[in-house]
Amino acid sequence: MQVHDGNVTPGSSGRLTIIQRHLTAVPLSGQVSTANYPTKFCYTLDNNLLTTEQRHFYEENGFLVIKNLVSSVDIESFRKQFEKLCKKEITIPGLLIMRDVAIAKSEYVPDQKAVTKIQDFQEDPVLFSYCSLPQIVKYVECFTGPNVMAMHTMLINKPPDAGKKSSRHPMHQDLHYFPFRPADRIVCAWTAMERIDRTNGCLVVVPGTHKGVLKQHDYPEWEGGVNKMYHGVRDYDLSIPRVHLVMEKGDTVFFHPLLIHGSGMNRTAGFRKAISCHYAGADCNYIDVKGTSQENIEKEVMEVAYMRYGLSDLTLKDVWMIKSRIIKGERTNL
Ligand SMILES: O=C(O)CCC(=O)C(=O)O
Repeated sequence: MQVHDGNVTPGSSGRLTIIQRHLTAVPLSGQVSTANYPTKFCYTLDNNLLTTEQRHFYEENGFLVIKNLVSSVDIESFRKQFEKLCKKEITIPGLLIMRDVAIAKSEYVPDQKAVTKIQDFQEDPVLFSYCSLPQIVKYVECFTGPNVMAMHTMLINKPPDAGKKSSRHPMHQDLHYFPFRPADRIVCAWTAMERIDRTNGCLVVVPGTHKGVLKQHDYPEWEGGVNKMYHGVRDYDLSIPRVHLVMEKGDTVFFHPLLIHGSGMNRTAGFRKAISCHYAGADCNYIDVKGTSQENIEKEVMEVAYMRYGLSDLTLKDVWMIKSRIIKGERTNL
């Protein structure tokens, strides 16, 4: 056991045991003992949805898996729409299609083969319907509060690895990409569109790292190259215990933007798919990232924005204001 600020919390090995139990029990986290947890909540808001155990679990670990939250019917419609977009049967304004560094160089075919992810689908009514699914939004409100903004959307399509390990996603904190705060009012919902385990590259998380600070991120020095904007935590310590999140189709994990996470290589022949949205409370504020560790990502984002919109006087805040959408409540600051 460790004692922090007068509160007793389980030590790291005890916590890993609790997490494993959380991941195998149904309902997830229902079996977690609350006996030794702190009583002050920082990362979750008072609400009538999360059980006390679920709140404690998120407070301690920075993530929470909810089983079977999105239906197969919805997932199939996202899959079909994704395929149409890859084949260019439809085009959507603002959509960003990102290609795998190893596959894109060797072959270009207009299908999902080289696509690692599509981003910014706020103008696509089919894919964007994910962000306003009531069963997702009701959990989101437990972290953001009642004024809910959809800030960043992605459908991740991890291709079979081309032999260069470029299908991996380096360990990172999503807050590195976001010029708004406070971090505790931001949450990601990430839904598995099929069973995702270690063979096809599941999410890997470092429990408890949401309690830390935003770290310096850079491109990792990987031999086989690394995909554009896949920054990783500099000097990532491989000895810290990690948890692999094995999830079934429709399972959804909600996680804090400071949680260190990434995903492994896809060793199968299939394209591993997940859909996600980062939400923030509309009462959050934009920050200026000049002079901070986020300057490097700001530079890349602004280069892409210039190519897309052709406007040289856009700011990072403008880019985020253009692509974000109100989901529920009132659009106040963001
Ligand atoms: O789905 C994955 O492989 C990880 C995605 C991720 O962490 C991200 O895009 O920030």
